[in-house]
Amino acid sequence: MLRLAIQSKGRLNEDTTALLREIGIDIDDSRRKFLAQAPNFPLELLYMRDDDIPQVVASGTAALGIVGLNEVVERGFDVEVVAKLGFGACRISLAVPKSVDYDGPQWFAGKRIATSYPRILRSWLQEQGIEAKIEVITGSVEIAPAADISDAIFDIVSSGGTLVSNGLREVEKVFFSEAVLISNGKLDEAERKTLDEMLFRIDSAMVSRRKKYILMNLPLASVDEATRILPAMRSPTVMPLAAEGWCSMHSVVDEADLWDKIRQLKAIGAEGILVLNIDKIIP
Ligand code: PRT
Ligand code: ZN
Repeated sequence: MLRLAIQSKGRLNEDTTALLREIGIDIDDSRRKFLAQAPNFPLELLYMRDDDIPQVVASGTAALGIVGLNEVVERGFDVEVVAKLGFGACRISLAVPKSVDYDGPQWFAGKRIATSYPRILRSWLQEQGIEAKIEVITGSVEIAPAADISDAIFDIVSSGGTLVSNGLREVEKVFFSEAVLISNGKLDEAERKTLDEMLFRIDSAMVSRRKKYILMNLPLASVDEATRILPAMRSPTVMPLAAEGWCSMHSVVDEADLWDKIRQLKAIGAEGILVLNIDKIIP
C-alpha cells in the first residue's frame, strides 16, 4: 500500500487535505488517527510534524510525502521532488534591524545570524564568499536581534508582517519555497501506477486552478476579433442567439489575464459577461 506522509496540523495541513479531496481522494478527518486509509483510493495517510517528513520518506516508512521545499532542502535527505503543489508559498530571507545601514551581502561578514535553516544559510554564505556566525534557534527567530542573540536573522517570510512588527527589514530573499510532493523512488509497480494516477490528477487540478471559464453575448461582427483575444484550448465555442446579429461565445482564460481580456472584450461590444470557476480540465 502506498503511504503518504502529511503534516498533522499547521499551515500545510488544510491545503494538503483540500488538494487530496480535489483530486478525488477522500479523507476521514473526523477521527484523525496517526495512520488512516483513504476509503476510495489505494493510499494510506501518515500524519506527522512537517520536520520529520523528509526523513520518514527517505527511510522508506512512507514512500511519499507532502512538505515545504524549505524542509526538504534543509534536512538534506535523499528524496526526489515529484510535483510542485502551488500552495504554502514563502521565502527564506535575511533581515536586519530597521536602523541598520545595509549596503549589500558583505554587510553580513563577521555578523551573527539567527536561523532555523542553517544548511540553506551556510550554502548561500559560501556562494557569496562571506564568513558569518550562524546561531541555530528553533522558534521565534524574529526576536533574536532585540534579545542580542544575533545581529540579523534568516527566516521564513510570507506577508512580511512579522518582520515589520519586530522592527526588522528584509534585505536578501535567498530561497523560494512551496509545498511539494516528494518520493523516495522505491515504489513497486502497483505503487508507481498509483503515483502516476495521482500526478495526472494533480496536474489537472493545478491547470484548472489557474483558469476561468468565460462566456458572453457578442455582436456577430466582433467574432473574429474576440477569437484573437480569447485563443482557448482549440478555439472558442460560438453559439447562435435568438436575437439577430448576436452570438454567445465561450472560452477558457488564464486567471492572470482575466481583467485585461474583459476590458478588451467590452471594448468590442461584449455584454452579459459571466466568469465561472472550472472544476477539472483534462487536456
Ligand atoms: O508542527 P509542525 O512542526 O508540523 O509545523 P511548523 O510549526 O514547523 O510549521 P508551520 O505549520 O508553521 O509551517 C509549515 C510550512 O509552511 C513551512 O515549512 C513553510 O514551508 C510553509 N510556510 C508558508 C510558512 C509560512 N508560509 C510562514 N509564514 N511557514 C512559516 N511561516 C511563519 C514564519 O516562520 C514567520 O514566523 O510565519 C511568520 C511569517 O509570516 P509573515 O506573513 O508575517 O511574513
Ligand atoms: Zn515543523
